[in-house]
Amino acid sequence: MPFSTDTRRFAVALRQHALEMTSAGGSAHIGSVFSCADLLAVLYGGWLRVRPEEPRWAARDRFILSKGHAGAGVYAALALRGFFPLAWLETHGQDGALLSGHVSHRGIPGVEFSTGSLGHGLSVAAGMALAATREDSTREDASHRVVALLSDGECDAGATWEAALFAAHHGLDRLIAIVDYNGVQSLGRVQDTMRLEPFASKWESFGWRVHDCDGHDHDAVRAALDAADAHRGSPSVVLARTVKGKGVSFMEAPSQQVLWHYRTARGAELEAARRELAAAALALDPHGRHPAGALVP
Ligand SMILES: Cc1ncc(C[n+]2csc(CCOP(=O)(O)OP(=O)(O)O)c2C)c(N)n1
Repeated sequence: MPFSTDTRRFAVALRQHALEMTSAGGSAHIGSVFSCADLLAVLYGGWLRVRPEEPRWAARDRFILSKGHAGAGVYAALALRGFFPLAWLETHGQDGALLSGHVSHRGIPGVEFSTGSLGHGLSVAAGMALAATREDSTREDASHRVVALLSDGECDAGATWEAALFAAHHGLDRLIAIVDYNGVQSLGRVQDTMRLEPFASKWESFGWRVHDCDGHDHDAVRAALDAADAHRGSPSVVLARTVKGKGVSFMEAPSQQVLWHYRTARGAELEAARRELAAAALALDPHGRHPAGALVP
């Protein structure tokens, strides 16, 4: 039976773990993780075809976190999905730990590729998608999808557009890029740093099919991914409209989004964030049958 879970509970649990991980490790990027938490919850809550008990299963979908600084979110998603024990998350950002702030595949089941230097993930994903087209079509692993999650900031990088040209040239319709389009970078807004609009037209002119959605509406994200998956003949991009810091009110507030790129929640801020996420978890599960981390397949 395919794995399925309530992805909204998955997303809240992911945010709760990521908050604890970044706070304990004194690391940054909690706003970046919260921005894509719903996307990761839809992907790892059921959309991706993966086998936690067999991480290198040949037919698995490949996922590349191109915005590697949101690694805490992917680690939490993988642990919640059962790739490794939740207890590993407590080592995040500690001296000598395998779970580093930028996502690493070294020793971590389920991570395909280490990232952190922005602008490279789409090239790697395109290469994987091209390789998939060259596999013997009768083989079980010939049908897998390749999904790359990019930030809007890394669409400033020239290599992203070289990969976009390459993928369209080769008609890589197993490739799906998702852009976490929150409009904010590390030190300022996208529109002030390097304007992307008209963003959809740019992708279309590069030969991509564009799917636009609210990146916090799980049904909309799932529908966009399904449409991208069904499309043949060219790669697809999902422009997921998101809010940096989504899920904790004082991180979401427009004036503070930039602040929570680098800030670590501590003291009263940490307590307030915990309270908000606990309330969100309770609202989804009023009888407390499913504490964070106890996701039922
Ligand atoms: C090549 C490269 N240059 C600079 C950085 C430093 N850096 C980390 S995150 C970031 C930008 C964050 O904004 P965005 O890429 O839009 O990500 P998000 O808002 O989703 O966190 C930058 C410049 C980097 N990781 N890689």
